[in-house]
Amino acid sequence: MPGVTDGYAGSAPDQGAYESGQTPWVPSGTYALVDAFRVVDPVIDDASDRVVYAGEWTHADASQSWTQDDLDRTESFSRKAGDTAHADFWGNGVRVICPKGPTQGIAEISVDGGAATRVDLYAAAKNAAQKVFELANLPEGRHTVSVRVTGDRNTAASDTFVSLDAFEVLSADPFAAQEPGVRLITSARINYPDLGWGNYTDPAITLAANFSATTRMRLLGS
Ligand SMILES: [Ca+2]
Repeated sequence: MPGVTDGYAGSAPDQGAYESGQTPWVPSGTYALVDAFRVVDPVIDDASDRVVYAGEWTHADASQSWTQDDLDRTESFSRKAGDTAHADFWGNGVRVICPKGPTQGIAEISVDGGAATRVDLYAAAKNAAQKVFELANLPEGRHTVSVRVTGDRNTAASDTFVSLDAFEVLSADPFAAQEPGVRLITSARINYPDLGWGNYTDPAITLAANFSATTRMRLLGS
């Protein structure tokens, strides 16, 4: 790290501040040390393989002009009563994003198998990407959101379609390590339990029981 040194003569990188027995590290500049980047996408699109469909859903994409205002230009729809779409997520809340329109019927939406909320998706004109359901303040953790086609419709609606555009996950944890699909997060914040130097202010990384994976890390520095 040019321009910043703690005078340590060994092979440890300069980031290992306050090494045992050494003079405390004194910054000589105004560097910002970026520890890690992690892109968190709260959207589970209807085309994601995280959404599990049961029944006779049709999946539309950008090849259809009427998907132009949908998220990711995709939506999945059915009008068969009893058809369902569900997704597991890690967080403390969820929103359901659907288009509304004159052909849209009534959906039942539930979280964790709880009481279903009936949501009327009718609108006189098509309005894409509408937030039609939101449930917040759940315990931070793993949950399931489910959308069910009822076959019912508003008397003004011309059909009973339910079209799903996306789920949006809410979370109070910006570093949700147990989010589905995330198996290991590595960053510069590593404990060195067997070494006499290192950054002792950060907690150890904790992995769930039975975890198994392979990771490669390249340590840089002189
Ligand atoms: Ca979509």
